[in-house]
Amino acid sequence: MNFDKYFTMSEADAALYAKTKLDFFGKDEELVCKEIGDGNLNYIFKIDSLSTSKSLIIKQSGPVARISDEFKLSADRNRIEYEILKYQSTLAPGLVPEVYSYDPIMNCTSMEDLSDHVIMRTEMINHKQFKKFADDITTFMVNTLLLTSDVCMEHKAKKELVKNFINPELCEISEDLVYTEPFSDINNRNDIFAPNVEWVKENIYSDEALKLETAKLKFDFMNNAQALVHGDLHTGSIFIKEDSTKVIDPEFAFYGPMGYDIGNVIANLMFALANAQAYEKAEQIKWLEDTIVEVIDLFKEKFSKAWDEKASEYTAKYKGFKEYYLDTVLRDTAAVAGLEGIRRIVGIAHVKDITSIQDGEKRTKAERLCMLASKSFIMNREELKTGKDFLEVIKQTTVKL
Ligand code: SR1
Ligand code: MG
Repeated sequence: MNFDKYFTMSEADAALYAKTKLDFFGKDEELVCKEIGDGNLNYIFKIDSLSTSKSLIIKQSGPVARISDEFKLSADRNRIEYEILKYQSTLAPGLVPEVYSYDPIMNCTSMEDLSDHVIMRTEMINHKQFKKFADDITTFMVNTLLLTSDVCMEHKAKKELVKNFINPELCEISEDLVYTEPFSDINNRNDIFAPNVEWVKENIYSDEALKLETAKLKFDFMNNAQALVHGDLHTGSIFIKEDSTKVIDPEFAFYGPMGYDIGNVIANLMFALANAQAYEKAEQIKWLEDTIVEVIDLFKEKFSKAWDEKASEYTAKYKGFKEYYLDTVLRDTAAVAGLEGIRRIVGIAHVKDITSIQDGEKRTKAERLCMLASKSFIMNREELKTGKDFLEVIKQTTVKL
């Protein structure tokens, strides 16, 4: 087997691939391989040497999504992921995994094994707290977003990146699953928890004012090539441990609105908060509330400082422009927090923070909290300027339920 023609690998194939195609393990080392992926799209092989402590990850893209073969996907997403991880490691050192190789025939990437970290969503469900998270994720977002925008980049170089990271098929997934289907079930594949089916019809599908806003936001997503966004920055795309945060899985990356990433982080903290409320975990609730406030406020602070130090565009230095620009980023953040907050409840791709709530009534309530707060994020997006403003949306919705 030469791996000179694409096929989807088994565990044994991936071990052989690691041994024969990668310059990582010794030729005589005995390897074990386990497929550990639980995401919606790809296959993740963890390969361990039995004789040394060396290990690595091979991520292979298949021709269709794991979650459903309705999604036929270009394997180019693997190149995008490899190239952006390399690039992000220069912008935000230490905050992404190291990538070792990319193979355009087998459509796979090999990278650092982060098994000493845990997926953040899992830890949120276990009600664990991470003191460094807000600091790390805001550094990651400011560095990868502001520094790839026209504020800081030479404009022709930025346009080269726009070209290189054009990602039509994965963008189409987000256009459909985030911006369209949660509000109009046109593909008849929304999956709603039974006690909320009627509620969603009345409060989401029938809300014409909300739907109008989602159309405006969809066009912004498709047309605002503002920064090189991660494109799927939920807590399942973050590996974490006490002293380290690593952002993984940037295969949805493209040039889009900065708020797409920040809003995803906020919505996924809201899901964790809804879970902590359902299980009445007071300490966890407090930490998540503080973290939502901190993510917004630290982002603003670091963004403003980085702008002063690194803005190269002449007109960006005009008085008042930075404040205007940051306001638009916060507006987009609120909108996306709302879109993500609804689509993970109503759409096809759910989050375990909510689906793992065992008590049916509590889950129903948690879902309504997320959907109502999300509506408010979308409809009142122009007014939300501080971390406290964002948290208040959730708190006030909680009180009303
Ligand atoms: C068909 S993919 C469904 C979802 O999984 C990914 O993680 C993205 O969030 C996408 O929307
Ligand atoms: Mg993913």
